[in-house]
Amino acid sequence: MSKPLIFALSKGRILEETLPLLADAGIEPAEPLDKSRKLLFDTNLDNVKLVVIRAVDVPTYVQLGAADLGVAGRDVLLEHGVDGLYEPLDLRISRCRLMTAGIEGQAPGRARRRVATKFVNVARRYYAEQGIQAEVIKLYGAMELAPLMNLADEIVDIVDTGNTLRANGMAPRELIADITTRLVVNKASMTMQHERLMPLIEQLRHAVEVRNPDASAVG
Ligand code: PRT
Ligand code: MG
Repeated sequence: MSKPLIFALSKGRILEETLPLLADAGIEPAEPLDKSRKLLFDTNLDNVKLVVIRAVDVPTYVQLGAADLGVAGRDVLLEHGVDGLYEPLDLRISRCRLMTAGIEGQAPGRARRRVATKFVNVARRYYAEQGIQAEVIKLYGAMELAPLMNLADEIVDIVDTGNTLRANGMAPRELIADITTRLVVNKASMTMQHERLMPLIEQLRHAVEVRNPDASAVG
């Protein structure tokens, strides 16, 4: 039997929206993912396995070929880079925005802005493009706290409803990128495993189109 196709899924909030979409595309885990401590799962399809990993690790797995394909937020892809990856499909789930934000009613001051974020590459690129001098500080969570604690003038973070910002006396400022979740495929796998991958990609594309009837096909 040939080597199984490995499909890497982002755990957390993306997973909740991914599983119903995979089911619509005819791909189902052989057992419930949340009832076990396992990380590698068989599916209803012969020779297709799922791995459930941290969202930030998905691009690494797929890029290095440990997984053949994966599901990752565009924010994570922008931060990680997409060398060695194809992005054939926008799954149109987990929609949000990558934005700058600061204390409500306060204009960004300082010639050299201090910016706290976990998206350091995205932030450096964004401020450079804007011609704004920025000192980017890496944080791993609770970015909303940084301006309140005088750690930073501004943050770069994911915004959906804006409730998290509002609850902390902050407001969104500039849009950096609209974010949805993407299907990514290892470039070598796309060549070597083309006949096995294409039906999966097409089933997913169809499932996305059925769910988003008025949106034009992307990717
Ligand atoms: O959180 P943890 O460190 O465990 O893991 P993670 O952040 O890697 O995963 P998880 O489950 O939080 O999922 C992150 C992915 O979901 C991101 O890469 C995005 O592509 C997508 N996504 C969609 C979101 C949101 N919506 C979202 N609202 N990721 C995070 N948020 C957070 C945001 O960071 C902020 O704290 O929700 C808060 C803002 O939401 P509102 O509605 O209050 O504006
Ligand atoms: Mg999170």
